[in-house]
Amino acid sequence: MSKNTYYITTPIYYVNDVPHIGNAYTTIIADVVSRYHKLKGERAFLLTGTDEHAIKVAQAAGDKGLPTKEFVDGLVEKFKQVWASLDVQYDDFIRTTEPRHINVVHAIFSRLLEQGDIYKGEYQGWYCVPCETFLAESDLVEGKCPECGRAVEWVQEENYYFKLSAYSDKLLDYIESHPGFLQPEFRKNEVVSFIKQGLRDVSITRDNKGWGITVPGDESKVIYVWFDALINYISAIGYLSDDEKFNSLWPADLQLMGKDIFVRFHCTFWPAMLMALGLEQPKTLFGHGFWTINGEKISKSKGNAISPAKLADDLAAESGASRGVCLDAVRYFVAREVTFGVDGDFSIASFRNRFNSDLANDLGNLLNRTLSMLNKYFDGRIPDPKGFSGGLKETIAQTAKTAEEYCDKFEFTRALEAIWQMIGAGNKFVNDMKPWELEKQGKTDELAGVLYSALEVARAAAIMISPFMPATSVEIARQLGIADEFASLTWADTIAGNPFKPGTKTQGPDPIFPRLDTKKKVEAVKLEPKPEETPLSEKTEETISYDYFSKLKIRIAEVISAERVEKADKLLKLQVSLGDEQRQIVAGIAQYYEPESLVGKKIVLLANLEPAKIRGIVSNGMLLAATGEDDRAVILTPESDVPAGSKVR
Ligand code: ME8
Repeated sequence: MSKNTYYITTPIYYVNDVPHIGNAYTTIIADVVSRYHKLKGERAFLLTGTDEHAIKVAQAAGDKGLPTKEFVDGLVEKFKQVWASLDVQYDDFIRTTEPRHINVVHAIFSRLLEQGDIYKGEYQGWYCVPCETFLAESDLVEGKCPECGRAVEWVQEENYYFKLSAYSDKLLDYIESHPGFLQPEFRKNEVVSFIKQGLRDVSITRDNKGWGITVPGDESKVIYVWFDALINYISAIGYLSDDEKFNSLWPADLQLMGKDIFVRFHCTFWPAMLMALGLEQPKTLFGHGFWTINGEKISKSKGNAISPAKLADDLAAESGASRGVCLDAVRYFVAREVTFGVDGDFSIASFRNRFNSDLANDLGNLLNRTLSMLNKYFDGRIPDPKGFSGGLKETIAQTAKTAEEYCDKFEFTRALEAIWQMIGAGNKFVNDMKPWELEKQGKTDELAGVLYSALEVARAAAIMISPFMPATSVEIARQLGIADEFASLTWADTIAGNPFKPGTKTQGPDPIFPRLDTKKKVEAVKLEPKPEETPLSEKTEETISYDYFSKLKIRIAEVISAERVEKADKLLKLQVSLGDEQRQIVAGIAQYYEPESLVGKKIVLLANLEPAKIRGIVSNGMLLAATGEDDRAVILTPESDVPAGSKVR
């Protein structure tokens, strides 16, 4: 099989602590790119993972008094939870402690040793543990690491070396003849001057202190963490084990990382390793900028390492918006606020301003006002359109084109700007056309055209923002009455003819972005609890406040009907009654319950979970079940009969 899938990677993060907004940034953008390609109808594959063999990881475990493997296992779960809570849809998660990775590292080491790219020598020099970098005397700045400014340690070991110096010219030639290879352009220039200063061979082993991948045939040594880590990008996708998969994905289309690990590791060492292996280079290596928090460097010791999930939780508690929407606000902010590539500052004040201005005032307002007028004048049903008016069709088509061009160039800020200009045009059109006057004048056809056109802008916006704000776009689609078809819409559908079927019943409006009180004094930064406050040894579960709990609407529901979901052997589709309201939910219990046996049963439902689409079917709430033996789901029922709709507290 030949390459047929857009392949995106994030760095694999060190598991010496929980992820912060910086790690989240790279991962969110990678997720945006992956979703964007899927939205265009392409295959995409997003790889992330964890880098576990660093010395600093072993040290962090030691500080907590835990065996390193136990320590990393705990943190990996944290990473996965954070990515799930940020709605990151990765396709694979590689851990460098997995055999599938270790086997490939061993094979590559042996091959490069055999072909002479690796040789044995004596290392004498400096090592920076926080950066996991070997440094020469001439690299140091005032005796400290040039990258992080921290103290370095002297190392004198018999080591294996990778012949990086042999690749200087080849690297320079490749970079010069492949313009899009290293981005952004100004960082490419840094790489070129780094290489031109002369490349030294790199030591790629350390003495074995009990943590790391051992050198094949030499147990006294472990492989240097960067040599090990970079290989994840190919070990995860079947290099040397699954040719078909590997060939369908490699070369990677986009490898994302921060500027800290761009020049030396990803643009020099990694391409040289690929050259030594005779593999193609990735199409693009992109080194983005660094975030500061309210002007300060993100640092765990300063305690300003914002947790994006916590930011979203706080926003949800304050605004009453759903958690998914608040999370989308974080995703939107990081993609919109700073040009991708350069440094930026995460100021809570700007975040709140954007929430109010871009989300509540622009996007929210367009949806709310058009849906309210539709309720008032057309009973909430999409009228028979008499065509678009106000040039909005052209605006939508032009925006789809422009935003696509920007996304393809990784210019997400500009793509979002273009989409917001379209939203602005929709709002302006409504202001100018004054539908309420058209109604008074009895100009029903014109009124229908105006509302129809404005709603089309909202619909196009929902599609275009879906890679950036997945939960919000699903909620907009629900209110527009197109929830069922939304998952199958593609980027091209933003410019297709009249997609609303006249008569479509819209919902709401249910304001998605309640405005924040700008006069409220905001705490400088909501902090991620300091590491010492969350001892991993106890594997504490996060607690929630009563206030938070009281936001959960848990209700007794009665099952009215149940059926299997076609081609999904785990899923049942249930219609349930909450007394005054009927809901459809999808539950993964088909292996354990016959649909008929559930009819008439009272179940426990988390009723205010935001609607989700499962296999194309909208699920409006979640059935609660206990995990029984062998992981089987055991549904909860009230101990004695209570009416459908009863509160559970
Ligand atoms: O370097 N702003 O892992 P790491 C933006 N394990 N992005 C930031 C950031 C900030 N302030 N801080 C961190 C490693 N990042 C190696 C990678 S890959 C084969 C091995 C992001 O946990 C950014 O992507 O130190 C940066 O490159 C990465 O986190 C560093 O993560």
